[in-house]
Amino acid sequence: MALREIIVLPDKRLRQVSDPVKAVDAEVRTLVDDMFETMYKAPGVGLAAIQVGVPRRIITLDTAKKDEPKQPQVFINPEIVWSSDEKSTYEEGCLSIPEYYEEVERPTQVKVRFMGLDGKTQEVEADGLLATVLQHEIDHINGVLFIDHISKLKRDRVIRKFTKAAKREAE
Ligand code: K1U
Ligand code: ZN
Repeated sequence: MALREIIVLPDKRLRQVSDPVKAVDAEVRTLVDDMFETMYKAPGVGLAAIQVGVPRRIITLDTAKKDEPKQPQVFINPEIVWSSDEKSTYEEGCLSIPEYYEEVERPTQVKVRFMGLDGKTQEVEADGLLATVLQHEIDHINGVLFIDHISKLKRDRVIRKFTKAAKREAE
C-alpha cells in the first residue's frame, strides 16, 4: 500500500470525466488499496480516483463513526439509477478544496448501481451521510465539484483564493 498525493483546486484534472473500468485487475486492486490508505490518512469519508490523479471511475468510502468498526466500501463504475424528490442539506467538505465547507442540497435518497471488487454488479439504496458522500464522489468522477452546487459568488471567491495560493506556491 502507498500514500498518494491528493490534487487540489485549481488543478484542471479535477474537471476531467473519468473512464470506466473494464475489469478488476491487479492495477485496480493496488489503486483501491492506495486510495483507502490515502483516504484514512487525510482523513476523509470518501475519495474518488481522480483526486489522486487517476481518471478511472472508482470510489472508496467509509462513513463509519469514530467509535464504530471500519466499513470500507468500494464502488466501481457507479451510476445513480434513482434519486428521491425529497432533498436534504448537508455541510460538505472536499479533500481537494481543503478547509472549505458549505451547505449543499441534494436528493435525500439515491439508488446506485456499481461493480464490486469481485467484478459483480450490485445495487445499494442509500440515505443520510452515505447518500451525500456517494453523490459527492460520483460528481468527482464526472468532473463536478461540490462548489458547482453553491452560488456563483461563493464559488468564484473560493476558486480565486485557491488560484492565488497555487500561484504563490509556484513562485
Ligand atoms: O471527496 C472528498 O473530497 C472527500 C470528502 C467527502 C465528503 C464529506 C462530506 C460531505 C460530502 C462528501 C471528505 O471526506 S471531506 C472530510 C470530512 O468530511 C471528514 C473527515 C473526517 C471525519 C469526518 C468527516
Ligand atoms: Zn471531494
